[in-house]
Amino acid sequence: MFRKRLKTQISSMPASAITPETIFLDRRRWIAGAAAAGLAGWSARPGFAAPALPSLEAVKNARYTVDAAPTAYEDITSYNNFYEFGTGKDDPQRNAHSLRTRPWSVTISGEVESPGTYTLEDLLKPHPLEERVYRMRCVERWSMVIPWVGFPLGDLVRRFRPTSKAKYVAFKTLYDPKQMPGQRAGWLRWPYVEGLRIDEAMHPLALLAVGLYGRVLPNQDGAPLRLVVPWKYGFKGIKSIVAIRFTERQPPTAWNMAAPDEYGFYANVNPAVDHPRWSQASERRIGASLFAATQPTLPFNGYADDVAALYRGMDLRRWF
Ligand SMILES: Nc1nc2c(c(=O)[nH]1)N[C@H]1C(S)=C(S)[C@@H](COP(=O)(O)O)O[C@H]1N2
Ligand SMILES: [Mo]
Repeated sequence: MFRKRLKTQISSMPASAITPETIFLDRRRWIAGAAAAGLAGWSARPGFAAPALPSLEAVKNARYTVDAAPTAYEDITSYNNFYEFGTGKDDPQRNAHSLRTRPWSVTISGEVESPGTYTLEDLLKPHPLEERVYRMRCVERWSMVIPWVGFPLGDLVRRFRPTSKAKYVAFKTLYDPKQMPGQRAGWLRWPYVEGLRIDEAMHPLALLAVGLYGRVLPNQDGAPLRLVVPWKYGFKGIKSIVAIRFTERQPPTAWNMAAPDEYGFYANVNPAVDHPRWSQASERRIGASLFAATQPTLPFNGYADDVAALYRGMDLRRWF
């Protein structure tokens, strides 16, 4: 039924033609003249210029808010991990402009009844967008509070009707060293890959994000489509996804392949299980004063009530 084998159209458009008006989502989701609109609700530093990214229509989900101020937009978009554009925190902001995020399509394959290649518009059409404010925690001991715009990954999974053999979901980032110059270096095995157990993927907290702070994702944050799993370390949140595969076996993951003793498949935020080279007991909130004390890290990044049951009976030291 959903079998639409749409060939990935590699854009031959000149860069000058790709403007915010070259819209890749359903037009109804966009608010015209977004760049000129005010920045209501933004925590921006004085003098910070609004990015020229289109706004997204999303309903605030009151279930997912955080009792802390959101991290400033300019911190969320200038302090990044995206090794396809360099290993420095400010490299993605400077270099990710070479990524073309439209047209974009995602290949769905493996243990599903409706495999195929779907355009981003196809994927988004049936799913109303929500704004959800999540705590985010990197394995490097820094954290942020981010108002994401997206839709539950589980909604997409259900739509493709996984077979009874689908025990895991594997994700893959674009591989194109021309657009992603970091892929010419051997920092990781490319393309970046990640995965979830199917019950984790179905959990209502797992989000596919297309925006933040009410606007389309900037490239450095994983445009046009990235995973957000707030109870896990940041490296599970794979960016710029081009393929989703349903598998019977646990799929390989980028950081686990690079350093298996340091980065596990599960990567649940856990203050009681240290990284081999540093403690995970505390974290530093990005943007907070340099003099602000670090704060204690919470089990499952504060989402234990929601997700701890997924891991009942598992030794979380072994399955780190
Ligand atoms: N494709 C890809 N996805 C990625 C990464 C990456 O290098 N490449 N870095 C991961 C890591 S380590 C973190 S902490 C988060 C950072 O997301 P942010 O830059 O939007 O905060 O993205 C994750 N997703
Ligand atoms: Mo990270």
